[in-house]
Amino acid sequence: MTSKPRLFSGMQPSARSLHLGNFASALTQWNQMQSEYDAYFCIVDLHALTVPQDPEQLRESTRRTAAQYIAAGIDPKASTLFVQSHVDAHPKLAWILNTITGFGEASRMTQFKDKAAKQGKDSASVGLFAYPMLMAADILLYQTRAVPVGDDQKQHVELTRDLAERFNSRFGRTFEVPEVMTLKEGARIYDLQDPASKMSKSSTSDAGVVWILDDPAVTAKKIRSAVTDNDREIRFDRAKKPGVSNLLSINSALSGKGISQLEEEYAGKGYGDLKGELAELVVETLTPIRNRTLELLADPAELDRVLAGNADRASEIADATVRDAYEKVGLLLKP
Ligand code: ATP
Ligand code: LTN
Repeated sequence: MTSKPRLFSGMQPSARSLHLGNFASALTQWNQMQSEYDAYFCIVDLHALTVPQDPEQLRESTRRTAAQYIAAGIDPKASTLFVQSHVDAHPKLAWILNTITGFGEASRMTQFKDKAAKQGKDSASVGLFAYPMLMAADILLYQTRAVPVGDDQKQHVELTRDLAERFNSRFGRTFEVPEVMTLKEGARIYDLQDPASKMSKSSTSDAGVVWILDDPAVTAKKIRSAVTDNDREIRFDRAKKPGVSNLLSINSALSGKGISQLEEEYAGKGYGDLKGELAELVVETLTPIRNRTLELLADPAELDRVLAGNADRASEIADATVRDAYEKVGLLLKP
């Protein structure tokens, strides 16, 4: 078997398409990590249920998310790409972790506070409260060493480390204590219409979000209509020129060129050039991924077969960890 260090990450199937931010930061970096790590990439559908979902749309979004991972370069033979609800061990270990998490500790999670505030405190579900312990289970089931996530998820990985250490010291060594691996900040992409907010699957307005599965003509139009500012200088300044800076970041993420090189190339040129060339670059990058995704989705039975095979592989490791944890806490094991 492999002796590469293990890596785990995931995304919620919370929209019908992934967006340019997911692609430019998470998917691109996951791709690069596949060869150095024994990587597990999960579509965390149980997490998606922590906020209201339309059942048919959730099922469809789960397949679409899987297809986009593969189309963007995640190789389901080299990495284990699977759907969380296909592996029963996840909610099982999450329950055990719930029993060793303090109510106060879980109440301090900022994502819970933000999402609960958005929904109104009384309509937020107990599932939303338990979200971080399910995420900890995801990670700990696989004896994961590295967890690549954006800044907003760091606190959850810290909690995961605390729970692993607590369990290990109470019941004996059971879990590897994972490390956060912060995704490169440079790759953060903002909304094209509201460059103060990050581009997000749950954005309420569509015009500022570049969806991987958008029609190329729609994508080009969104980029050409991106908000900029009234002066005409193309330079990176997040505070004073968020719109232009965002366009430079997107260009840099996709072309691999540094920001200062781009500033030099665009010296003396106008916003029209910046947007027109970026529209071409984005369309050129996303079109093959979109086409491949649509091809994969045209054969859902084959996609489901690949996902099932990967889930079986994941279950072998995850089931062994749950059995160990069950035994350590004193549950009577079924022979
Ligand atoms: P939601 O709105 O449902 O929270 P999201 O668009 O914020 O979704 P997540 O599912 O939370 O996306 O994140 C998936 C991955 O994509 C994470 O690793 C996250 O860091 C990355 N990501 C999300 N949005 C951006 C962005 N705007 N720029 C760069 N990376 C992003
Ligand atoms: N909460 C994460 C998704 C997620 C995850 C995980 C990431 C669920 N389980 C385990 C890393 C490891 C998010 O919203 N991006």
